[in-house]
Amino acid sequence: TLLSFQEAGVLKLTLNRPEKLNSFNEEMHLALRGELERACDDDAIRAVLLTGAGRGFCAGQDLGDRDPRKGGPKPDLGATIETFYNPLLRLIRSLEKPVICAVNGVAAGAGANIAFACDIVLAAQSAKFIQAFSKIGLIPDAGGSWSLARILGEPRAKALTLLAEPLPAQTAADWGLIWRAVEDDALQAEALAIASKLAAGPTTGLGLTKRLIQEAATSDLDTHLDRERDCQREAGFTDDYAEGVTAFLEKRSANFTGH
Ligand code: LHQ
Repeated sequence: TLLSFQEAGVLKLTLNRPEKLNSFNEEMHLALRGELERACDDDAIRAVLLTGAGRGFCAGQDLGDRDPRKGGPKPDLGATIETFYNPLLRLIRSLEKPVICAVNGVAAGAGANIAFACDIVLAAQSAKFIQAFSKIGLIPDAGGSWSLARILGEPRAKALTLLAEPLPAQTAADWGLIWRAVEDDALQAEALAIASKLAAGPTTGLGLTKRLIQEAATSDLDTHLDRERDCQREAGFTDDYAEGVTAFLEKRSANFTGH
């Protein structure tokens, strides 16, 4: 359900249930979480690249998992969120390494919102984002009601989630939901180039930058200036800072180790 490939500091994770548009079952959830936890702990992993196999990126939860026609008690979806989606979202956001997402095709429901939680999102021109939840009576989860409201503001966030109309990749880029929409054929190479560049970067400084940008939304300027001070202190103690300045003075490119 998940392909994992590690090279030159990049952990590439490919959601791999293409016949179901890479919708999540329990096995895929556990595999993805396991690999992201490994990315947290392993110093050799300095960037993560998430993408999908086949023609879709991810169609959210596998709706075949529970067939209401079979009867039985109503499912507790809160438990599914608590057990699977919320830990996944928290992992992506708290991982102090860049997470790049290459949206290779349709991203629906939680699949769209998992993409929006990543740090740099590229999408194929032919990809679409669909807040499919309202079509089946659900609310936008996987952080969607939070990220869409923050990034887009209420008018666009409400229209997208209430209407569940597909949003083309280019519009998502024009609205600032993702970094870039790129030619379909160029997607994987461009995403890998970004991931590789970041994996060769000053990992501690990049991780602290990610944290600061995320915390900005919920902090006031005074608090945030203190946080910048603390993070810059930490960045200043890294070998990569010394190397960066040395490389600048020697007019060469820096050779960062991530320490
Ligand atoms: C699927 C799925 C899918 C199973 C395509 N499941 N098979 C959290 C907590 C707990 C419970 C509920 O949910 C959540 C969070 C959520 O994510 S809720 C939202 C769940 N996702 C959706 O509602 C999206 C459902 N899928 C679609 O609307 C369409 O498949 C889209 C618009 C994504 C793509 O449409 P098409 O390009 O026309 O492809 P398709 O519909 O023909 O799908 C291809 C195959 O994939 C098909 O199987 P089949 O055997 O007929 O070839 C679909 O049944 C299967 N598939 N999504 N989520």
